[in-house]
Amino acid sequence: MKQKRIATIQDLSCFGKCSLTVAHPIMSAMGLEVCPIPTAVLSTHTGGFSGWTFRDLSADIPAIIAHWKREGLTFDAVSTGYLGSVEQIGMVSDFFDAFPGMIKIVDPVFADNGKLYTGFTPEYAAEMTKLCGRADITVPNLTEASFMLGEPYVASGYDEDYIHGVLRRLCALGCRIAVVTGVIYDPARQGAVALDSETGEFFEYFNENIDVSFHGTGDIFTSALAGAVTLGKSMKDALRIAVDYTVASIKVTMPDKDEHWYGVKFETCLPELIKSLD
Ligand code: PXL
Repeated sequence: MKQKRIATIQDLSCFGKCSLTVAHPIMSAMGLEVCPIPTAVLSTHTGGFSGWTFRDLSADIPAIIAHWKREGLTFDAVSTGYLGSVEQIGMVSDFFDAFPGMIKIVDPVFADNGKLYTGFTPEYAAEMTKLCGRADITVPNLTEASFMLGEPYVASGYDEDYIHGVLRRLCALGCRIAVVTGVIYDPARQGAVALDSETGEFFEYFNENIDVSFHGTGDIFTSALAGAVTLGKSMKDALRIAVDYTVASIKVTMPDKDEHWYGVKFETCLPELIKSLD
């Protein structure tokens, strides 16, 4: 069978297990040919370290796109994550125009726990919302969804009607499928809920709620989801594969969570992820 090829556009944080250092190995393990466009090189991610280096690679992105076009490359899908600037959001949009027909998966990656990440502005959130409107699948957490919709952030105590409404309003921004992560109806369970606006069908999948917050787990979820969708899995199966893999990676990290505060040991769970694709 022809191997599926996915481009992934996000930063390379050299230490800390997020963005490209999780997306590339996860999607490779799933059998995909992964073509990264690093948007910046940082010595570490920005969640909990101080004094990190940041080398902006914006100038290379249009040149990479132009070269790939000249080579006649094609992609089955593209997934995007943390981007450094409003300018880079425009470059991703240019990438979408340059390679029509790919499945476009956009994880907005600009906020969590009710707050914008360090260095992000409401202007960035507004531009990212437009990019999500161009996606086939967008994967915000509830904080990002609230910024995207201009609605107050509801941290807990919501019900299924509320989440379904959020998903309908996210799809109204233009994407075909919206997935919200970190949904908790029952304190014992956490998972993801999706709406396919073309069929009107809702999907949900829950696993154990482990009451801890690790950096990079959103990137792990989106990488597994993007890999599964690119392989042709249904949204129902993709949610299960991505939630179970994220939970397994968190669980295996719990015994030494103090030493591993910067990210989860997703590598040790890759065999389980591969098995879950059968
Ligand atoms: O996990 C998202 C992410 C990716 N890349 C960098 C980050 C973050 C979140 O803070 O700092 C550099």
